[in-house]
Amino acid sequence: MGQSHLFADHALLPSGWAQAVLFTMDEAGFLTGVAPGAAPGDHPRAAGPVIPGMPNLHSHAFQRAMAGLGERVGDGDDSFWTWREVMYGFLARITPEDVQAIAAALYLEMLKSGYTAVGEFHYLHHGPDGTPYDSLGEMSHRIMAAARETGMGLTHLPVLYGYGGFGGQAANPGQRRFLNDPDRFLQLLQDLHPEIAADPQCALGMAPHSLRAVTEDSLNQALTGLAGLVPDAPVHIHIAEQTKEVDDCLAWSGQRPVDWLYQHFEVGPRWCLVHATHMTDGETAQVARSRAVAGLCPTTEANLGDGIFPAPAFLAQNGVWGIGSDSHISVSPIEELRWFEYGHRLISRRRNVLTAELGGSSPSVGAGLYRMALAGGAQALGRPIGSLAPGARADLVVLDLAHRALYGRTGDLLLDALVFAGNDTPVRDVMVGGKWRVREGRHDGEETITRGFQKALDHLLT
Ligand code: NGQ
Ligand code: ZN
Repeated sequence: MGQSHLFADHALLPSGWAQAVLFTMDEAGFLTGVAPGAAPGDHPRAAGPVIPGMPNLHSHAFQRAMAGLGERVGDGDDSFWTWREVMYGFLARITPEDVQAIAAALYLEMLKSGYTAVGEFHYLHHGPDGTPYDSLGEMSHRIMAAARETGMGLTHLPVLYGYGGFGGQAANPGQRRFLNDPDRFLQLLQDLHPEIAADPQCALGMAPHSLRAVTEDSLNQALTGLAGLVPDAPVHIHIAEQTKEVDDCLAWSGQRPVDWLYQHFEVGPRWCLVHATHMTDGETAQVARSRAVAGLCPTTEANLGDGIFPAPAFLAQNGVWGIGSDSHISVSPIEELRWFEYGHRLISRRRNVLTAELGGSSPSVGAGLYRMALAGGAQALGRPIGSLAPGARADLVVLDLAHRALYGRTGDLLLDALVFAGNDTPVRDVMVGGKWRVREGRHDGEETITRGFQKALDHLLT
C-alpha cells in the first residue's frame, strides 16, 4: 500500500558498491528499505548501475539565460567586476514569468545531467526599480514553481542583501532589486515557511549575500529570526572569491573575510562558505575544523577568473565540500568535479591529487570526488539526500552502461570513467523523491519548458 520498489544489479550504497539491491520507497518519496543480495522478483529493474543523484549546492537560476553573453572583450581590463556589470544589465528587465521559465529550463537540464537537488541562492526579489511585488515572495514562488514543475529537490535560500560594500556602504542602482532590511527579509522567510515546511521536496535556509552586502547587526538580526523559524536551517554566504574582496575587507576591518566571519559569528556545520577561494593556511584549517561546507563552483570560478581553492590542504584536513553550478556557464556535475581535480593537476604538474581516505590500496579519484561531493552537498542543502539509505530521499541516477565511456566498467572504475570521460552525460534515468523525472534521457516537460525558456529569451534579448 503506497510502497514501490526498484531493483538494481549494481548500486552505490553508503558502504560501497553492492549487488542485487532492492530499494523500497514510500509514497512521500523516502527510501524505507535498501536490501543488497535480494531477489529481483517482478520488481521494476533499473536499466543500469544506480548512484545517488548529486546535490547542486549553489545556483543563481536566472544567470543560465545569460551564459555566454559575458565572453566579449570589453574596453580594457575585463574582470569579475566587469562581468558583474553585464549581469546586472541582464537582470534589469527580468520579470517573474521569465524567472520561472528560465529556472524550469535550468532545473530540467540539471536533472538530465544528474543533479537531483539544488540550493537556490536567490537575490532577485523585487521589481526593476526596487519596489517589492504585491506579494513579497513573488519571485521565490516562481523558483518554487519551477522546482515543482520539473521535480527538482529545492533548498530555497532567500538572500539578505542590504549594502553595496564592507561596513554598510550604500548599494548601487544595479542592486535595487536585491535589497531588504532585516525586518522585511524575515517577513519574506515567514511568508515562505509554511509551504516549504509542508513539502519533503523542499527546505528553507537563508543566504547573507556576502560580507559586502550585510553588516554584523543585520546578519545577527536575520540569524536570530531564522533560528526562531527553522532551527538549524542552512546558511550560505559568498566569501573571499576575489582578491579585491579580500583587500577591501582588510582595508575596512584589518581582517581577511574568512577570518572576520569566524571572529564574529559561530560558523559550524550548517554553514556553507561559497567559493572561499582566497584563504591563508590558518583560515583553511579553521574552515576544515568547523565542519562548514566549502561550496565550490569550479567552472564558474574558472570562467570568472576567481583563483583556485586550496583543496589539497583542505582535503588533507578532512574539510567538507560540495559542488555548485553557480552562474551555469556549465550545467554538469561531472565537469565541476573534473575541473576541481584538473586545476590542481595543472598547477602541481602531478596526477591524482584530490583523493579521499576511501580505504583500499589505490583509491579512485573520480569515485572519491563523487562521494565527497555527495556528502558535502547533502549537508549544505540540509535535506536527507546524497546517500541511498533508509530514511533518505529516493534521489538516484541510473547510468547508461552502453555509453562508450562506461562500457565494461564496474564499481569505482565506473565513477572514474563518469568523472573523467563522461563528456556527453552518460545519465540514462533520474528519479527524485521516488518519481522518475528523466527516462532514457528525456523529461516529460521538455517541449513545454523549452518553449517557455525560448519565449523568455525572445523578450530578454530584444
Ligand atoms: C552573484 N556571483 O551574486 O551572482 C555573484 C556575483 C557579487 C558569483 N560570485 C556578484 N559567482 O558577488 O557581488
Ligand atoms: Zn554565487
